[in-house]
Amino acid sequence: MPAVCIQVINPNTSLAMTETIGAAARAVAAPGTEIVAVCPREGVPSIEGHFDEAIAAIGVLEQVKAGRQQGVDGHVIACFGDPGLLAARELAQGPVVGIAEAAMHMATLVATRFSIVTTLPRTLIIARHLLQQYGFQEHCAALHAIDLPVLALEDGSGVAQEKVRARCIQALKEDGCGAIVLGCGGMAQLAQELTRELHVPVIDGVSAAVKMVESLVALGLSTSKRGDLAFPEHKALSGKFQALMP
Ligand code: 2AL
Repeated sequence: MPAVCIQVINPNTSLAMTETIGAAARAVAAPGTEIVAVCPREGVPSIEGHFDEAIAAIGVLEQVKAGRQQGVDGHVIACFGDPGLLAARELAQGPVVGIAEAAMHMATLVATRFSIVTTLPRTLIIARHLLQQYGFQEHCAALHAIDLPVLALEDGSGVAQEKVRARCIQALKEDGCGAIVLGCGGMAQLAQELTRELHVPVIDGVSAAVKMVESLVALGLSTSKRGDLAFPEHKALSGKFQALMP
């Protein structure tokens, strides 16, 4: 048995992206940490708006329930909108960390202001809402979109990766920021290389979230079951939702 087992949930159904995310998580995991990278069986192939997020959140809850039954120590929600985060915390016993919150928190530890580089312009509002919700508005210098869909990061051409790089360079020139937060799970493998090249912290939420869950587990801290994050109230749900009940 590994010392710690972290379930990394890609909330979209793209197997290629689940691989990318799993590899990024394993690259930073401590020697005793096992990473189980999963995605929902049903849902959306990529998450680029509120509609996609609503569907993805159900898949996240199904995976959290399954992970808990398998005895994982903690969970990462590996989509930059952190879909279903608080609901997942209600269902989980161990800690649950979203990649947007992880990346934003990490960024504030190494820079006073960060910029975000994400995929389609329509996803910018999701990141803006999260900045507000997490209280990081004052820390964010600007948000940028490469104007390519999420799955362009998996098409093997390298075009999307080059656009991310160009946007990071532009952000550093124009925004007065000290760090960059990468705004998509599919950008995970770019962070270390861009950090070296651009000489500023470029933060990927997948690796940040894995290290945060490892820290919480090592400190013996899990999701509070007092108050609003207590397990959901027992009631009869209809259809497939009954299976979500703890
Ligand atoms: C994301 C992400 O991280 N995964 C996904 O499917 N959509 N977020 C984004 N802003 O593009």
